[in-house]
Amino acid sequence: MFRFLKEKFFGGAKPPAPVAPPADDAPAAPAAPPTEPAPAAATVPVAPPAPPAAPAAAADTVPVPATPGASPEPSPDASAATRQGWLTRLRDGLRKTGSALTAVFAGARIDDALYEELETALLLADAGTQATQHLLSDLQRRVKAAGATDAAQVRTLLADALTEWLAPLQKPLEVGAQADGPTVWMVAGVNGAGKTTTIGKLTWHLAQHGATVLLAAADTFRAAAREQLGTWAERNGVDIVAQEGGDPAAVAFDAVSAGRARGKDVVIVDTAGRLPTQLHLMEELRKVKRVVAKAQAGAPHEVLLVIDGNTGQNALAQVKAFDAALQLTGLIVTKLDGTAKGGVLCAIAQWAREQRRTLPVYFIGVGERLEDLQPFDAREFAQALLA
Ligand SMILES: Nc1nc2c(ncn2[C@@H]2O[C@H](COP(=O)(O)OP(=O)(O)OP(=O)(O)O)[C@@H](O)[C@H]2O)c(=O)[nH]1
Ligand SMILES: [Mg+2]
Repeated sequence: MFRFLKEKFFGGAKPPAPVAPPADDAPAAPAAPPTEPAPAAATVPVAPPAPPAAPAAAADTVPVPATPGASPEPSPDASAATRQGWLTRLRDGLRKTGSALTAVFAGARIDDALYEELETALLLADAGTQATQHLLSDLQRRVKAAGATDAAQVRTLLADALTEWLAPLQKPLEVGAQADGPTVWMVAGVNGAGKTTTIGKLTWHLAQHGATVLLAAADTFRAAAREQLGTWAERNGVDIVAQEGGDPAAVAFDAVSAGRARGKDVVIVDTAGRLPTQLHLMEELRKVKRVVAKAQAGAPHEVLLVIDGNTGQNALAQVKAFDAALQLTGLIVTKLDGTAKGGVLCAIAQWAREQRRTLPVYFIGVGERLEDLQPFDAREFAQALLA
């Protein structure tokens, strides 16, 4: 199910551990010392098994494996049931966006009024004017080609058009493609977008598949942020590198170095929320990225922007601004539950087309539970939206 892991990492031979894993408190051995100051951060290894208590921040219904790394692949039945559960949650989560679209088809005839209502519904869902125009003309072409005569058929054809439009955003997030050292992900976004909880959920997915993870608490702005990530680390039985106050870039450097030294598969760097207009804070993010590259050549392998689906078209402004500063490699869209603006994915697809580039939406979130964050699949999304 977790295609982002299976293909590269679990499908073939695991790359060799880069450095012999020392004891948890052994100093890291970076390949090249940073030229920017990087004071030592305190490492907080958390030994498995995971504690029984879950953090209050995100109640879940899925047990954390007692020994991360040793959890078996789910049986086909269990995994089909899990998948079905996800599709139901996706449909429920997208209801606010989808209901305005599906309402258009209730008993309607295929006429100009239908297309006009669809146009309004897509615009209200924040799909953006260009994507809306494209989708409507593509739909009209499909309706003609299929000789569709009732609204239910049009709805199915709209799902096809949406799937094709969103398909370029679908791409598995890979782990273990590096010959040397861990896969490093850096996570950024505006305040409250869902960065830290998303990291917690990704860590859970990774641990479920036996990958070893180290978290970097590079949100040094608030003590609570460090504690929040610490709770996720504890819950998943993974190590965390944190520091009281201080320089986020230093924490990130130490974390990547520790990840290399301990032979971890993945290092995920959490950062403090910030607005793109806070130029000094954007510069701080750029520094984190630069310093990570000094700890490990080629890192970070992914620079992920977490966006809150509720922000609609404003999310697109965030994508542009963070991309200009950090050269994003992918997106994670959270909180698609409880928003009527889930059409923003269509606007993001339009922007990526204009830029002639790929900017995948690796994951989408439709709730606060662990399993509410799943890889983005264009067809699933389109069908759930119009279900
Ligand atoms: N409903 C819903 N809530 C979510 C989702 N993802 C995250 N949240 C909630 O959003 C809130 C903020 O999440 P955080 O992970 O703390 O956000 P953050 O981006 O790290 O915030 P800062 O570090 O303060 O910038 C939490 O209450 C999460 O549980 C989602 O997909 N759906
Ligand atoms: Mg946070």
